[in-house]
Amino acid sequence: MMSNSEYFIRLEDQYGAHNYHPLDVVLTRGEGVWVYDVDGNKYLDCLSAYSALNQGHNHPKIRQAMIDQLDKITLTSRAFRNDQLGPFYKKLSDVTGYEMSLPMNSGAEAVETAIKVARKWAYVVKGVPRYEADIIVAEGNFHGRTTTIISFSSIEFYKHDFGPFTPGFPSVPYGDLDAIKAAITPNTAAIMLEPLQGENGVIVPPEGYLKAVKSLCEENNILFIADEIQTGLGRTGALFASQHEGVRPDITIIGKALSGGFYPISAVLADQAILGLLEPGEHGSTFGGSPLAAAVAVAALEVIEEENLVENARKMGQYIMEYLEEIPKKNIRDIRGKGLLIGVELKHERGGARRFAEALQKQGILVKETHEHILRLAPPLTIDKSTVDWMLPVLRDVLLMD
Ligand code: IF1
Repeated sequence: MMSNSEYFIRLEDQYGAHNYHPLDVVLTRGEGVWVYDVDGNKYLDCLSAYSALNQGHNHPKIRQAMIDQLDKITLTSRAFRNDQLGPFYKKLSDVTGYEMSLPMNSGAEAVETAIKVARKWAYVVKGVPRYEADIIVAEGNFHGRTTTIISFSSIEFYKHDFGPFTPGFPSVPYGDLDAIKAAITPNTAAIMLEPLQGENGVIVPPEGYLKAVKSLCEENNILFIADEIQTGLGRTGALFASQHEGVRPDITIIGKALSGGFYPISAVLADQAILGLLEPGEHGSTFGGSPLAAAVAVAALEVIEEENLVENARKMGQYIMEYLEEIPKKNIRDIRGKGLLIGVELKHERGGARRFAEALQKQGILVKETHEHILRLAPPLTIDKSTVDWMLPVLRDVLLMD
């Protein structure tokens, strides 16, 4: 007899492109921090769809906001106005402190948008000769999958079959201030960084790095762009990870949790002096800023505030970290992270993180390995202490396996 899971896995394998290698768990329902598979098993979701589910699965408030909006109107296109977009702009501004925003859908689109805006700023405001603007990026970056974005990936596998590439993105080692200084030229438009590199294995930069980069930017008339698509909206125990160093980037990019997992919603945040440069027709999106997206995003932001998710992420993150530090280092090489974005790097001779992810799956915890040897722990920010207290001993046992 085939299990229910096997049936669905076969369909995916036969009819879908094989651009993923998921764990063999077929989910059918989610609520809060819990998900359920088609064979009736229950799991704690410690991935949260790569931080899109900071508010937990199917959050009732966001769900209701979406249903209410579905009863009215879902999409107008930006050729017409709608009564949800204005309030969404205002909410984003009130919550984040930026004067303006530009809504898109996927994270990668918002990154592309920020690149376009920064280049325009370089030509129109800074006076860089046309088509010579550079944006400095960091090695090990992950900003998405479009052809321009993979052009400056340092991961060969993400790009090797997909060139030719977009020029204009000098790359420097992450966390190395001198390397940035050496890369700056009169044509540098911006420096774009993740304040903490997620995909690269939860890499926390050296203390003071972001602050120093921001100062460098100010001294050289360069924009600082923070990609907070994964780290933003509470994940690291601050609304934005840049705030751990008191930094306010010129442009902040958000996505993922901006919808709480209901709908792809991203946005570029900046002040008038930068976002105000765009003129009608220069940029756009059919779905970006739809009334459905706007209604969902407002509710998703309200949940982050009303449920004190930023503070809970900080507290639970610290609690988990302290527990993990005490586990004997049989398999563990390093533990790092901020808030509820925690990376456990396993000793490289221990056979890779995947078998630990599979062992955790059997014990009712879903995690995903990143690169070969790193487990990323990132439960919804709604996780409570009693759930954490259930999770930690299970995690401990698996981290001590042979
Ligand atoms: C995949 C990783 C996470 C991101 C940052 C932009 C984007 C992402 C900092 C693009 C997206 C995702 C996409 C997903 C896996 C995932 C991921 F493992 F690849 F690195 F989260 F950790 N900037 N991250 O993390 O956003 O266009 O996807 O909405 O590509 O498989 P998107």
